[in-house]
Amino acid sequence: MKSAVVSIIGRPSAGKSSLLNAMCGQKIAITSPSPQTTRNAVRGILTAPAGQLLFLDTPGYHSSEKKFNHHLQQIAVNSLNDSDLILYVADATRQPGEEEQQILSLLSRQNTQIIGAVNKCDLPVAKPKISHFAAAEMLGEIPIIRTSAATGLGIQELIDTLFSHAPEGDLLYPEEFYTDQSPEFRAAELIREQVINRVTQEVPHAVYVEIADIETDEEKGMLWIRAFINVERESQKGIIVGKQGSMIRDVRKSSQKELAKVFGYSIKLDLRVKVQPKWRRQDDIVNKIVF
Ligand SMILES: Nc1nc2c(ncn2[C@@H]2O[C@H](COP(=O)(O)OP(=O)(O)OP(=O)(O)O)[C@@H](O)[C@H]2O)c(=O)[nH]1
Ligand SMILES: [Mg+2]
Repeated sequence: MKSAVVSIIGRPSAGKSSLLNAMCGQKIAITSPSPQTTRNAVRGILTAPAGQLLFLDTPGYHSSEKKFNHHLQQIAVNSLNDSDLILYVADATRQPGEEEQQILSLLSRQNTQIIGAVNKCDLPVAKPKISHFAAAEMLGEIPIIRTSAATGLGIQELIDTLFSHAPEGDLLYPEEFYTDQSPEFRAAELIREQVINRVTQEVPHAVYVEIADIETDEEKGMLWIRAFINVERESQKGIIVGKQGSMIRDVRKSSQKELAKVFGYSIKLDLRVKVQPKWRRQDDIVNKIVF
């Protein structure tokens, strides 16, 4: 029986969370086109006949002077210390550049076995050879799999490769577990996903979701959730509320659908948008949501 903790590392938007979901066959981490969607070391568990892989999805590795970004970067770096294997994800549709070099340089200093995934190979603009070359130059001969989280290309091969490098060990979690996120965290993430996939530029980064209440009514098979969508400015609140409340209505409806899929209850969601000026500079808030 094999068992390994696998850190997933790569640039923002490389498709780390999408790959995690594809490998586990479950929606574990939220995804969006805007960078820095993931803000925590989200755990996903894959149990197969070969054993168990415990994935740590991490925030996209991105250097910045901003304290909030530094916090996110630290989560990615810290996860490396806890892992038996590193899954390095490169985006085949982007030129490697400075940011990629920083990640490769960080990885080249690790003693842990690295497996590479060159992702988004379904797209016609993908240039996987360039990503292979950049990785091989810095990391030497590591296994590199061409993948697409969108079509499933290479996913099984990636799983098999990870298992083949995993150490022998017992299951870390019961086999029916596929994540260890708290219901509050999951609910907040699913709502945040619905918001950030409807807004652009600075707005996705300014959003955090707070769950005020979750209550189940077993008799009716209902789950009541009261949540706040926090933003930094009045103008952002206006965007999320939308014309005559049209966007927030959409967010509420689609969140209810997604929450119902995950929790298996009918959902009654009460959503409010709130302004929390400069929350990304407030340690108490940041420490609560980034961990
Ligand atoms: N066409 C295509 N799109 C992909 C693939 N993988 C991810 N995407 C898209 O790329 C975007 C970013 O994906 P995420 O999985 O959120 O990326 P991430 O690396 O987790 O990003 P951060 O959490 O922000 O670091 C989303 O819009 C995904 O739908 C892929 O293999 N093919
Ligand atoms: Mg992510």
